[in-house]
Amino acid sequence: MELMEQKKTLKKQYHDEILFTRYKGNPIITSDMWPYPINTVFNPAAAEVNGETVLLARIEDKFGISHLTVARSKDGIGDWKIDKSPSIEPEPDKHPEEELGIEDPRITWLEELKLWAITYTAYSKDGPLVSLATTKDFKTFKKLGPILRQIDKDAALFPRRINGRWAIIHRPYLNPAVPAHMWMSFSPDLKHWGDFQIIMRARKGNAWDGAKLGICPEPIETPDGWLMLYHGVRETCYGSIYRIGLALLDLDEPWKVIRRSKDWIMTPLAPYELLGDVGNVIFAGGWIYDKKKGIVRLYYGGADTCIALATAQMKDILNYIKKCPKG
Ligand code: BMA
Repeated sequence: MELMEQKKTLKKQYHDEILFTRYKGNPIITSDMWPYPINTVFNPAAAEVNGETVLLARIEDKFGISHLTVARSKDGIGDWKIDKSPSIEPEPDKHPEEELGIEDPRITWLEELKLWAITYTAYSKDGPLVSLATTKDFKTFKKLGPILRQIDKDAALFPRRINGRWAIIHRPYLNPAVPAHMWMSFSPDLKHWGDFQIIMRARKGNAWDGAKLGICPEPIETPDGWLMLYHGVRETCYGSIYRIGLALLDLDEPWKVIRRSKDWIMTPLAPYELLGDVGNVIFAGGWIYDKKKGIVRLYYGGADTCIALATAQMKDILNYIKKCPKG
């Protein structure tokens, strides 16, 4: 059945569904679908490639090391064709920074270079770094190594240069005693990065995004500004809660946050978000904007254990964020 038809008949189940509606067949991908033995499949990045939805999923093996594997689907919902073996593996001999695994990719199409850029966490012995790989087809990949220094993760590139330079949003985590904010940096060549600056701060105290922030998928360019989905973390005596919020960045000066949602727009409520290896986690690394239908499909990890799908109308998202407080 078409996604829209399903949406029409779907009764709202969860009180957080002001914008995104969970697909009723969630989770769409689970570890038992995998062609080789794994522990969990979660936190995918997403891209639309030759009319197919490509997810680059994070797989955690039964030891605890992660790699990335491609799953393809015609409708972005089911009938996933999964690569028979890992698509991008840690290569500690060539890339010592990948010794403890590679995690949480984001994908950005770079029209100027006609390449997909994949930013991912290289988990080194001394903490996480942001690494970059490129691909034309999600069959072969070129690793370019770490682009930012330890300790940093949750990075996504903008799809085009801003004032002549590439731009990236990332999340250094320099001091665990201090909340982790979102930063932006710039590069002439995707290799040398500088002009680091904080663009959005974690809020204080018990706020849903009071402990850590991280960009979800790559920013989407809209006439109103760059649309950014981000996760906010609240630390509790019971562990962390990973929720999702929205922000709008200035089109020409994206380090300026024009609007920021005061409240979260998605919180773990479904069983597959509450229960798993790490409960209370929604971690979104991929979205696809279907311009013809005006729909955004959001792919996210549930409880570090499975992959789920939620959809929203782009016009509703923009109407919502434009009414949010100034950033
Ligand atoms: C973060 C990352 C994510 C994970 C989340 C919740 O630090 O490691 O991959 O989903 O924690 O465990």
